[in-house]
Amino acid sequence: MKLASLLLWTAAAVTALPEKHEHKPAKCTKPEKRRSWHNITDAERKAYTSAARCLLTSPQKLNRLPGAKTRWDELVSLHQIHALQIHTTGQFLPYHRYYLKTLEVLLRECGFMGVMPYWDETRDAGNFSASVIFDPVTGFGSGGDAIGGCVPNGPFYNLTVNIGPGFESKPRCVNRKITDMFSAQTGKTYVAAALNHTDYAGALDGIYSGPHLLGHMALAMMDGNSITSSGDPLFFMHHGFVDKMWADWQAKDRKKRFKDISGLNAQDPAVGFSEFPGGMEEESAMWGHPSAVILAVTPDPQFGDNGPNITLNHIMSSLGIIPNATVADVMDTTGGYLCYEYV
Ligand SMILES: [Cu+2]
Repeated sequence: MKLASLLLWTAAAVTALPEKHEHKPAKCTKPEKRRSWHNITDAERKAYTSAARCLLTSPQKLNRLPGAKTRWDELVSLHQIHALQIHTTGQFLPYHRYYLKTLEVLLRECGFMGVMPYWDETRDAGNFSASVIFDPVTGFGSGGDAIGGCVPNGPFYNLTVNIGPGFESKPRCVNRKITDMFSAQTGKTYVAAALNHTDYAGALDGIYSGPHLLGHMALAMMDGNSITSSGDPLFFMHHGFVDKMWADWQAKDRKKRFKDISGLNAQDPAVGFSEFPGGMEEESAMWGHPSAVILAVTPDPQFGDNGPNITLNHIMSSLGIIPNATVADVMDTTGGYLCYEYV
């Protein structure tokens, strides 16, 4: 790195975020096994949802994230603040991997000792509503009966999320609406098609526009709101599935794909979210604009990159929930910073 760019990088690091990026030389010799919700015991299921419930009912800690009242709100706020940097951009897969890590650390605060589960949606494709994951006693509870319809039972019944919709901060119930027809496209043939690419750009689009998007449409979590759908704890089961797709794709050519990253580090104003017509300005009709207080804590999307394209040096922030990490840190789920694999 040239001295000038090093100085620039340092200046950006100091002004954008006080916390430094820490390099952890840890080695991953025994990766944790992330298993599908189908394959864990009822006790393991309850330990997970109880810890998530605990976060939804614990007070916020950072006094920094706009609108956050609970610890869970802080996690949702992170997604809200980063929304226009981490969807329809190259950051999508690494940031959501780091976001899952952030949740894992928060769950530990609430006493969760287990391994993070995920949802192998291929097993329920086309018939989400019958999945064991919606069990009111051992799972996440059922779907509501309309968009915005509160979950009628389960561990998240009668709980409030204060971040969203869009860039607002209004108290709402945990809600989702299941549509089986959309869920068909999380099936094996669709996953295989999404991963049938040799470069990151292709796989990224295949995953994002394919099973990722259709899964979101099938679940319509938090009114199906793209900015704050992580208010429903189920979001992270879906995104574990998304993360697994990326990990499976990477495993097919580890040498090359652990280094393959590309795309923008913030949305192209002319495109916005690729799944909606019009650019960012038209789409803001759906969720408003980030407020001044949100903008004041929003990291520079070029943090570590020194340009509009994402690089392995890109620095991802959770605004102080966990230390920053680079994209390079999260490329390999068994690389040391992370230490897990999907089974
Ligand atoms: Cu997201």
